[in-house]
Amino acid sequence: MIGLPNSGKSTIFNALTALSVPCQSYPFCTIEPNIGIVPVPDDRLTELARILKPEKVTPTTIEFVDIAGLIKDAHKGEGLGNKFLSHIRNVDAIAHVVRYFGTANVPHVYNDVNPKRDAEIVETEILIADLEIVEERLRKIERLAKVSKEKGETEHGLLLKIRDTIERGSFVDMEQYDENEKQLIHSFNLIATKPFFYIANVDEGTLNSLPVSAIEELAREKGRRVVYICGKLEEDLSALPDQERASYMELYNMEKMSIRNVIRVGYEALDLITFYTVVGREMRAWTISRNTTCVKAAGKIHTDMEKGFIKADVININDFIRCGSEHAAKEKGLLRLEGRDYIVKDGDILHIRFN
Ligand SMILES: Nc1nc2c(ncn2[C@@H]2O[C@H](COP(=O)(O)OP(=O)(O)O)[C@@H](O)[C@H]2O)c(=O)[nH]1
Ligand SMILES: [Mg+2]
Repeated sequence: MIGLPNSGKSTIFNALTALSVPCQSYPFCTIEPNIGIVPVPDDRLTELARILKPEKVTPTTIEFVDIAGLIKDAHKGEGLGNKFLSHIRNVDAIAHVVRYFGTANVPHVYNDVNPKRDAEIVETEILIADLEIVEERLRKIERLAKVSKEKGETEHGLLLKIRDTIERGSFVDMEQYDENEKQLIHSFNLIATKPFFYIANVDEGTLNSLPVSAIEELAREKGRRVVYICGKLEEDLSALPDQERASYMELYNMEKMSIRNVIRVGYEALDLITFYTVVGREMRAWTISRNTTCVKAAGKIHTDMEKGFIKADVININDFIRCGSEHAAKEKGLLRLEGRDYIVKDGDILHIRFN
């Protein structure tokens, strides 16, 4: 999570980590990023648990990092500068927290509330920092090219294309590149190639009077999603049980703005899918990238399963829930036997047979 100082990052982080699962403790120092591991809400898993009544249910998790504020000229070392930029390079996706709440109690670094301007300040810093990396790399390749012409030709072409994109003020649309190009681009370690979405942090009770157009326009232009939440309210309510929290949210007319949306959209931004296992009395959700083969998914569970992989029994969780039992799903022919190269689909329940 990135954003200007006082945009509410730590508040939202606290609300998220109130849902967190135990992990090794990280220093709560203002310069080092704070990290929290949060279970991904999963209605399908809950539903399956209702049917199977296992002893243990393990959801999949997502790790959030609260990165301290970026300000204008961070790339020149302003504020805490480059240190933060380097933290951002280590994440898989970026949630940009943009301030919508007023200045009654909390000053704004640039005095007034202006989501579009704020978003552009932060994103410009990222682009300038990336541009420096691209240019450094170009210089290096051009030096090498004097020795061997072919060397780095592909990379050179890609860098020029990316430089052009960044100079136009845009992030890089990775979808326009093929797999080999993507791999090479990932090695540049740029921020502007990461999945990106906005968290609009609004005042409690202002849902109906939001100046939504401010960020919607920017998000539409750049093809990004926006999640609206009230960080303060979420933090205040985070200690309450789910049911109670839900009724408060309703009271504030904010039931659609649950912090859970942040987790869900974050998970979706990462382009991950979930598969499930039911082993003995334990049910578990696992995360893999889209287009992962069955044998690789097995390896995610245990290396022995990958090495000794034979076949997998597969039922999609929606079919299972609809039929109400494995037996019923089987009778309808919804249980399939798949081989190692089968591409695992979101929601597959896998039973791996291995040697
Ligand atoms: N009214 C209101 N205040 C908020 C909201 N979110 C954060 N704040 C307050 O803004 C101040 C700065 O928040 P913080 O999370 O520390 O911002 P950060 O610098 O981005 O980490 C704190 O006093 C918060 O209580 C919100 O949604 N509404
Ligand atoms: Mg903070």
